[in-house]
Formats: sequence, C-alpha cells, structure tokens
Amino acid sequence: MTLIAILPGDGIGPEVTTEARRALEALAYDLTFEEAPVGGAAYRACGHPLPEQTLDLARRADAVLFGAVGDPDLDGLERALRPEQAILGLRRELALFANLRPARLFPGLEDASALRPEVASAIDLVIVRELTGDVYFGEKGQRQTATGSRQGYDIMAYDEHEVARIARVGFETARKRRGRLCSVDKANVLETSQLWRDVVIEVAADYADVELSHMYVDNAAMQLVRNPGQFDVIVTGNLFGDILSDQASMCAGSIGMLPSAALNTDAKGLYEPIHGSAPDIAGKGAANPCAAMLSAAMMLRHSLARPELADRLEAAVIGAVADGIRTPDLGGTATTRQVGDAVIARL
Ligand code: GGG
Repeated sequence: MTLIAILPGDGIGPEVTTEARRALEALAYDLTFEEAPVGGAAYRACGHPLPEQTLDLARRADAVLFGAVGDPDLDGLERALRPEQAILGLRRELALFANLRPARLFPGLEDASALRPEVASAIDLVIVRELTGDVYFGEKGQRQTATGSRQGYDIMAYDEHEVARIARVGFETARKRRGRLCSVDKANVLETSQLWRDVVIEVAADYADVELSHMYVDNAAMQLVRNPGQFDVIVTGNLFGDILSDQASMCAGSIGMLPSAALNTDAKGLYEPIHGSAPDIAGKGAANPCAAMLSAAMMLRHSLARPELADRLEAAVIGAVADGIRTPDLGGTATTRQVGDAVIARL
C-alpha cells in the first residue's frame, strides 16, 4: 500500500487538504492516509511545531501532502518554536532541495488576473526554486554593533554543489517544456549571485539544447507583470523564488491557484499549495482548495508515478473553474467544499 502523510497545519490548511485528500480517495483506492499535526497546531498540541511523530510519519510515507503553517497568535514565540519552522525543518530533514511551482492562467480566469487579459493569457511557466539554502538556512541572529545599536543578520550563502544540482533541475524541466531557462539572480550586487551565475553557466555545457538567459531579480519582477509569456522555466534561489512565485500567482488569477512540489533525488516529495495559512478566512469555508488539489495532482505525477490520474485531477480542477465554480478570491461565491465537490464530480 502507498502511504500518504497528511499534514494539514494551521488556518485554512485543514480545509484545503481535506478537499485534496477527498480527490485522491476518489481517484485511487490503494492509497492509505495517516495524519499528523504540524506548525502552530502541533505547537499547541505537543509544544513543538515539528514533533518527532510528525517527522517520523513524513519519513515513512511515500509522499507528504502539506497544508499551510502560520499563526499570528504565536508571533511572540522564539524563532525555533514558530509554526514556520515546521516546513523549513521538513525541507531540511527530507533534503527537499528542489521546489517546482507551475503558474499558468486557466481558461476563464482572465478577469481574475491582476494583468490585462491579453497579457495574462500568455502566462505558462514553472519557477524552480532552490529550497534548502540561501538566507533561510544561513547563520542568523541579532547582535549589538560597536555603537550599541541592535543589528539583525541572515547570512546568504550558496555552495557550488547546491547551485549545480538546482540548475540541473531547471535545465531538465526546461528540456521537457519549451526549452528555455531563465536564471534569476542579483549578480550585479551579491557575491552569492555571482557564484550562482558562474555555476549555472558551467552546468549549461551539458544542456546545449536548452536556451539559457540571465536576469536580475528586480527586472524579473517587472518582466513578470509586463510580459509573463516570455518565461518558460525560471530557476532561482530560495528567497527570490518565494517572492516571484507569489507575484506570478496573482498574474495567474489568485495565490489560491498555485500548487508546488518539493522534491529530493528520490521519488519522495512534499506537496503543498504555495499559499500560507490565511488566518483571516480560516474556518469560513472561503478558502480556494484548487492549489491543494493541484498539488495532489503533482504528487500523483512525481511521487506516485500515476500521470494519467494526475491529468484527470488537473482537468477536473480546470473544468470546475471554467464552469464558474469559484471561491471569492476568484470573484465567485462557492465554498471550499462546493469547489471540492465540483472537482470530484468531474473526475
Ligand atoms: N503552504 C505554504 C506555507 O505554509 N507557507 C508558509 C511559510 O512560512 N513558508 C515558508 C516559505 O516557503 O518561504
């Protein structure tokens, strides 16, 4: 039996993972599910955002379906106990260094996009975000300077092997798509980015069939709204990738539409909507479950080797949205459960 770990987390995480799990149950009868607390919910239940039992389940499982973490009521906690540490810990412990974040405008969502319809309709890209390095995992802290003022610091660092392995994921992803890879950095200012650019160019020698370009992150942010159709695959670091994918989501209609896959070198992966816990709408039945359901489709494709089921689930989500069954973030009035039901009815 294939074991799926369900880690719903905080805020809207439980609502959206419930719909994704229902879709998986409707599609495949040979999956077993085990659920464990994570994030703020786990801190409240066991005193730690990533309890040993949750990590153990994630290690045993064939794949992990993750909701969201974040709880403003726990903002005062020391950093090691904050809900967000759970997802960082999972990425580190499972060595999930490669994050695939596809963004495309589904039929009928032109009006929901932050862009003009003719610009928005061209968006069809994948952001390949490095996930276990950068300022997220470098040395960090607060200290006092010689003049007595408080200083916070987060060291940005990348080793060449970290850059090379994510660059390869970028090239391989581009090779399976339209053959264009744009590496995004800030090489005019950051030494880390200069190394990033040098290593990406070295790796490019193995991918003569892929057209490589480079862009500074500030320009990439601007180009994403000016002309998103120019991008096929973007490969970038942890922080830049986090920011650019939220931006891309609004070009594609809503942050509630973007799934993600966090992968290591095995089939094991962690699948999560790119959105956070959205505490303002938690428990109201207003959360968009599409990103979580599309993340489940990515799980079927990447970890469970069921591409035909992944295609069916993606088509069902696209069909429901095209038929106007949409949550408020997309301008609709449907509830989380109604969208889930509409997707499952189309499987
Ligand atoms: N489902 C995504 C989520 O819960 N994000 C919260 C978060 O803090 N993520 C850290 C990051 O990806 O940068």
